[in-house]
Amino acid sequence: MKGILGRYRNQLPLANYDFTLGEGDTPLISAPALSRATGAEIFLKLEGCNPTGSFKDRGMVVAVAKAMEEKSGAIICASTGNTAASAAAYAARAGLTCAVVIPQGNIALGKLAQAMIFGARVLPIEGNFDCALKLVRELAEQGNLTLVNSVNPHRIEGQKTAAFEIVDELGDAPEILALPVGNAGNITAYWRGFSEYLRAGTASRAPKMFGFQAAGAAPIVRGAPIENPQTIATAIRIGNPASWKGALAARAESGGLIEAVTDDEILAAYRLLAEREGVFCEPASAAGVAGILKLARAERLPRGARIVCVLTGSGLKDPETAMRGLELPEALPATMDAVARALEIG
Ligand code: AN7
Repeated sequence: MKGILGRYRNQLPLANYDFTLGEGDTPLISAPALSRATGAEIFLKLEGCNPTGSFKDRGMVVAVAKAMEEKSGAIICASTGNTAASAAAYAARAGLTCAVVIPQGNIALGKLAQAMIFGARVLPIEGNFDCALKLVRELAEQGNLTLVNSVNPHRIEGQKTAAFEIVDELGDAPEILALPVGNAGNITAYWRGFSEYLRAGTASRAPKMFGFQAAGAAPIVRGAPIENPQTIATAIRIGNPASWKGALAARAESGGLIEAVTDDEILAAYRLLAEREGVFCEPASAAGVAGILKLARAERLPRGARIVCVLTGSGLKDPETAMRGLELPEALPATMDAVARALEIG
């Protein structure tokens, strides 16, 4: 296991390729229940299997390796949670100081626990992600701080390796790639990866990029920033994406689309993935699947199309949302009888 730096060294501009927490090489699995429900051939890319439980690790390993090369004193980011968790882990590994600025009260518990246990300076602010990003961008211009949000070009370089893996595994690009869109770094990165493989002749085609935003946080769909974005999918609660232009280019050049899905549609897809596919992702990650289900219902999906849905983060990040609406029964006496009766056996 060499990590993405070792595996894709020809496509990544670095001096040292030994730095890794074991990111990348994530499973691509078939999704039989979803394929039946949509009439398409659906695969799931399980990015929750990365070391800190999200796709952010692919970009962070490159950004932090570069920060070390450049003798940076510290790294800083704004985050809805996963970037913070990833930055904190790679900084710990590298022996760098890490500061993360987060929107108070809108971070899933698991992500907060990660950032804190890895020893980052965690600074909640009375403002949303967009405020936090503006703040850290200004701070990074002043001090000897490396900004590791996806406005750092090394983040996008690392994240494009997920597209390489999909083509390497399927033998060619799928017809459609579906994924959630928040700050829009990931859709930009996937499009770069697929485009590079097409140009190199490694793939014979590039997929249509299908991005999905939460309806209450859908600035790209609306065509204007959103002052006060709202969604249960806190990872993509973003009103003014930094890589807006990258998302528009990915959509236009691939002949794709960027649309909105409601919180109810996101939660329905989140539960379907768990109950029917045995895959537990975080709510934001289900937005891509929610979008594909919606397009299938509207008969806007080509029949039999090969589609990869990117599940960007692990469900364990956000146990509170998972437990919402679920009820754990009262404890029973520790007897066969009581348990059998509760299960209505015999
Ligand atoms: C699980 O951690 O922006 O469109 O600060 O955590 O590349 O932003 C997270 C974003 C999708 C959206 N799925 O990706 C952050 C942050 C999950 C995420 C996205 C995020 P981008």
